[in-house]
Amino acid sequence: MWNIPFFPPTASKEGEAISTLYWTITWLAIFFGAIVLFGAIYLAVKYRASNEAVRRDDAVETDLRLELGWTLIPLVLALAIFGWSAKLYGDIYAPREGAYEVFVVGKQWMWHCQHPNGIRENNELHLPAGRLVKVTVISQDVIHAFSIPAFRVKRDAVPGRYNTVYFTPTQPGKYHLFCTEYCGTKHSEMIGWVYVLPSEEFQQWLAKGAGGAGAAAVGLSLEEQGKQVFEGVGACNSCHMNPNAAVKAPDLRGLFGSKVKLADGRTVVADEAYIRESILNPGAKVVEGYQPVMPPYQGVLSEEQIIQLTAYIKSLAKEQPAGGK
Ligand code: HEC
Ligand SMILES: [Cu+2]
Repeated sequence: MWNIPFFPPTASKEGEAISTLYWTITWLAIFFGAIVLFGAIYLAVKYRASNEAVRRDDAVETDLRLELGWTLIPLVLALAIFGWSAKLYGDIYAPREGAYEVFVVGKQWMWHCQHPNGIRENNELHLPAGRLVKVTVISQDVIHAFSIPAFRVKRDAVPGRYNTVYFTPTQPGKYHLFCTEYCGTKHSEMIGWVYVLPSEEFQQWLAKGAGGAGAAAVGLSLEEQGKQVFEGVGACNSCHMNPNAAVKAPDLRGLFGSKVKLADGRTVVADEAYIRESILNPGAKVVEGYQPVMPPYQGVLSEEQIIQLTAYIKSLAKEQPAGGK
């Protein structure tokens, strides 16, 4: 019976820090809870009705030291815990450079994961040990929540919005991946596995492509898949970067990360969210000097295809637009 997993394993650097904070708060609560509990029991026994206690009439009514003590000590402790938690929160949610990037799409009722080199996995996610990982998560339908208890990370998968979370797996092994937001009938079946591999094994896995049952080898990297969508189902190249196009459309080279002037006078930075919106709902932000003739791709392209297209447009960032935009 002692096999009951009261506490998940701790398998990430950030998770270890969070566990330390968790146990500190728990022990503080136990310590102060014990003072109150045993203090109450002691006093209840000491001043019970049948006991001829001495100082019942001239009881102490106020003591400045005591009051300052029980005000200032909890204040300092609470502020320290706040500062500590805020630091750990930042470690997980604030952007950091140099991370291995994966894209996760939640949909009823599975997790779909995409690696930069094009490998796709369903309800399985392979990650390298000892390397910072950035997960970008979005939902294709309702709100889900991407949760790996062993890493102490959780992030909502919201339709129409990219959310990110950062962590560094430390222990190779197999860990649960849960959906922790009730998302319909088979919510409880929306379970996957995270496999953390030692760095070298992970490189081999990446090179081989498949391995687990849920993985699919495609042979094309994410940006190459994006190029396929661009020229295939999306037919984006019938307007963009096409000298013979009937429609004047912006050159997408050099776009990602740049500042875009809009027809309504605003200026926005071309990030993932902007690219996504420009594809699904081009009317929302029309580029200055262009007609709003791009068709909306809402309902036409899947979230995976948008991620592939974005990777492709990102890869064009280093290139020069032909003859200015
Ligand atoms: C019918 C022609 C046409 C097609 C097809 C088309 N676009 Fe566009 N696109 C435009 C025009 C015109 C604009 C500029 C006006 C605007 O912002 O809506 C634009 C704007 C954009 C922008 C914003 C560019 C910037 O400089 O800020 C992106 C990104 C984009 N398109 C991507 C795509 C992708 C990806 C596809 C294929 C899935 C696609 N477009 C298909 C005509 C088209
Ligand atoms: Cu879900």
